[in-house]
Amino acid sequence: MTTTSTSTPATSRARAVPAHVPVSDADPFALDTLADPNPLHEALREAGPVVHLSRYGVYALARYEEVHTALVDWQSFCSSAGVGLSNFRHEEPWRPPSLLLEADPPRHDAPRVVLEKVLSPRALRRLRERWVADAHDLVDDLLSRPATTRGGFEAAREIAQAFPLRVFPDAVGLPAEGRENLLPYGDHTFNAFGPPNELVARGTGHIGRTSAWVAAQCAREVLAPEGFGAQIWAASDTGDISPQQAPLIVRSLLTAGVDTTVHGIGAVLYAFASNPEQYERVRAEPRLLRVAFDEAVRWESPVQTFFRTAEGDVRIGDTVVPDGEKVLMFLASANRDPRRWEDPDTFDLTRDPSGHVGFGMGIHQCVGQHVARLEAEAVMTALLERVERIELVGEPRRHLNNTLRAWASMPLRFHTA
Ligand code: OVM
Repeated sequence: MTTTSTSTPATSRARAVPAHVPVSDADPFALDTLADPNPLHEALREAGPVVHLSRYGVYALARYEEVHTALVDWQSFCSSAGVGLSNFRHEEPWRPPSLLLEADPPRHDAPRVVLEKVLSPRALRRLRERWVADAHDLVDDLLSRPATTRGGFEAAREIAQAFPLRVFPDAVGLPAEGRENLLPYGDHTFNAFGPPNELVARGTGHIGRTSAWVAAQCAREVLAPEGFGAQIWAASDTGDISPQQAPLIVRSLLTAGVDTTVHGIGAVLYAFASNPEQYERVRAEPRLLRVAFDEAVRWESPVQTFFRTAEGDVRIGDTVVPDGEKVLMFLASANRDPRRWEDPDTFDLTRDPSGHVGFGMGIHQCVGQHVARLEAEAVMTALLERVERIELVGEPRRHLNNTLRAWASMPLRFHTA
């Protein structure tokens, strides 16, 4: 990366960048950077509170304070022009915008209130027992295979993917057929927040098919009674939302609720596999389990970045970001900013990770976070009971995505208690 203190108008929609703003020609979406993003994050944090990324003609925030401030200030950093690189003021979105993620108040609020209620800790209580039993089943099943305790098994697939796919589609009320479309659809959607690089190109073969399947699952008659989907539709009977809004809100659940939890569970598995003393600690003190998932989300940041768009000329410190400019927020970098966190690169269950921005912050903060926590807690509860030690038996391999930090392969061996 090169940073200079002079601005160069090397942007696609060239506009003067304030002279004192450091400029970087680094590409956060280059494959080698996605494979190992933390060095770039550090360089951007050190370059200044606001940096201009000349390749994409966007501003970037990589420090905790600025990221946090921008996330909370939804009036100045709007979402309705898209939270990816593409600017809906100038470009047609690739799919109808999300009523939650890609909306600002007041349009954002009714969908948000409905989904908040459907996914509230109180509403999820009825699922806990079943999900813990399902996690025990899955772990027992794994442990009954010799490979799990002797050779090694593919934890990215057999746990991180398998568990959410076992419980979440049922909780939504999806039919059994076609569920294999969920991960590819989500993966492409998260890629599409970035530039049209080869990761996005890889999705073009399936996205017509997978997004048509997802759209079809949002219809009322497809969704099982009592699931999250049916509960969203029920809110259209009381007038809290319109019948036109309901399917798009179900779509949000299906888009945002699968890959994210898969990679969140992958993060906590990797955290324990690579920090065995932390696993020992949580085994000795199971109440630490509650903090383990959030610390893993801070440490790995399954959702690495989101964009906002400046609504009016927006001041950040002594920089004015001009109206309509895209601002890339590095959630992952904020979550490892040494200005905010002591020993930020360490996965440490004795710290208080609250305040991390891995779920975002403010009015758009992850509405599904209680679902994600419940899934992760169910998995960890089952593991703690039967697994004494988690051993990494091979080099794990990243799954690259323009937005997500993920594992393609994580070979583990479980040592039973
Ligand atoms: C949505 C959506 C899609 C992807 C991510 C997300 C992290 C939301 O369609 O609402 O939130």
